[in-house]
Amino acid sequence: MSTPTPTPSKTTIFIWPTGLFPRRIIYLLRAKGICLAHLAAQNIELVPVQLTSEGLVSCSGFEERPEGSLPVMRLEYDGDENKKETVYIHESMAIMQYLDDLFPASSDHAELKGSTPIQRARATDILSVLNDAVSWGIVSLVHSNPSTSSWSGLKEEDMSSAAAAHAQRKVEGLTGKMDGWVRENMATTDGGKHGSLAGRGAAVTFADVALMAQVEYMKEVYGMDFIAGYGALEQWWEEMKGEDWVLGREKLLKCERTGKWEGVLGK
Ligand SMILES: N[C@@H](CCC(=O)N[C@@H](CS)C(=O)NCC(=O)O)C(=O)O
Repeated sequence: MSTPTPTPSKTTIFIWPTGLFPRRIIYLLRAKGICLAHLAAQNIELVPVQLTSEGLVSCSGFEERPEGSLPVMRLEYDGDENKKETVYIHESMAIMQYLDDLFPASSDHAELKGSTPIQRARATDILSVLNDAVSWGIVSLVHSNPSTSSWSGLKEEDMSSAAAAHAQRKVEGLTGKMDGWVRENMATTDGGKHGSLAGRGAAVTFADVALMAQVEYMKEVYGMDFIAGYGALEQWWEEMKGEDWVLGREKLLKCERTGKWEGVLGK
């Protein structure tokens, strides 16, 4: 389907604030300095979703969420003769990309792709491996933790300790790879500080946002430290965890309970 006008008349993003992938969007918005007024100016509405015994459902008072995974973004375009056209963007990375473009550095918002070709390449290097590690991590988790069968679709009797161990080895290989690359990036950074996973002079990037979401989510929900024993990543986390864009579970949960975004993004 072609999009009839360059600017959507309305955009809606469905977000489960404490979830793993949706949290990427919240960290991104905060890291870019996007508050509710900026979103309102572009006619972007955020619909909070919560996890209940019925699964992931929109908070009360908000429209029902579309089927599929979260986050998801819906763009509504006014077409000819008042015909509306609707486009869905389904993946967290694609939504991050869209928001990064929509709120560019030229409008005083941080640029999360990285601001030079090498920063962008390094951020994408890390992000690609991280996405693999996250996927294998989920395989390991659903084959080792029976509490995940409520959402994994895997029955407890079908869980396999061999599959869990194999997936865990993959996670360790990929995380070790990331750790090595970040150590190299760090070696080229003044004073040995990472700043960002993308290395020399880079500010926060998509890679930082996605790794922080993974580390915080795994800690909060499963009590697991995703980067334990990986020195360069641990140092990165120590340096980054206190930054304003990293929001703790309490405020994310409050948003799910009240349906209000002020405490997460500011007015
Ligand atoms: N690759 C997707 C993964 C999204 C995903 O798995 N989201 C979870 C919540 S954190 C979800 O919606 N699970 C329920 C489902 O897939 O129906 C992305 O990056 O957006």
